[in-house]
Amino acid sequence: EVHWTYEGENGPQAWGKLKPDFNICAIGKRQSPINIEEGTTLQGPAEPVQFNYTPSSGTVVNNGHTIQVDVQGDNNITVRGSRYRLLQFHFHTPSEESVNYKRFAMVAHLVHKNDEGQLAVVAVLLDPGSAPNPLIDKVWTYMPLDAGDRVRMPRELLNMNELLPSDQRYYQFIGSLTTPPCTEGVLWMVLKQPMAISRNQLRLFTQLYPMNARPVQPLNGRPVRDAQ
Ligand code: BO1
Ligand code: ZN
Repeated sequence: EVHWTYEGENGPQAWGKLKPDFNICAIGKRQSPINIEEGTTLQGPAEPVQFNYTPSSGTVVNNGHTIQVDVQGDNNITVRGSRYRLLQFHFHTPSEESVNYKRFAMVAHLVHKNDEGQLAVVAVLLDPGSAPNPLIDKVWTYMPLDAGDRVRMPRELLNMNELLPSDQRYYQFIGSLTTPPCTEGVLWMVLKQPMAISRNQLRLFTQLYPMNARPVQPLNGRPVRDAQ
């Protein structure tokens, strides 16, 4: 079986040819990630996201592409009149989405799904400084070092609010999964305010995954909304 990667012959340029199911990676017109240019965004109307996150348990998975946490418990967001439940979150280094062509050191993608099966991903940009993030500390404690391994977190240690910045203004656009099969129609929300992580937290991840970001994709005329 062929396996997609971030570098080499099965890297992003080849994804669309690895399997018929991955064709959209090559021919899709609404692919992610994108660069967000601050001067060119659509202003308003306000479309606030309401976060309803409660302490939960989770399973930390090393899936060979990233560290992912499958979340148990009731965590949901409401946006555009629809409720989406949090299924999992995971990380990329450097950040896949860029703002004015600047990539951040890391990003967390919080993946939600509504009853119609549509996905909404909230991206939280992560910036290394001196202060560790408490949620990432708990996740890294249980991080499996070998691809394919998973570790169940004891108790309800996950408080997703610890990953959210106080300023919840964001950029909104329609895009895709950033990994094969690159399925389109994903509602993307990129929070503008980055969260701090420590340099050590960043290093613990990059030791496993030094580069797991897809290059930015053409906008093809898609509007990016400054969603307040
Ligand atoms: S990402 O946030 O664009 N990097 C991304 C990439 C792949 C997935 C999700 C987000 N994969 C999807 C699977 C679905 C699954 C969903 C939630 O993740 O294709 O089958 O339901 O785990
Ligand atoms: Zn992702």
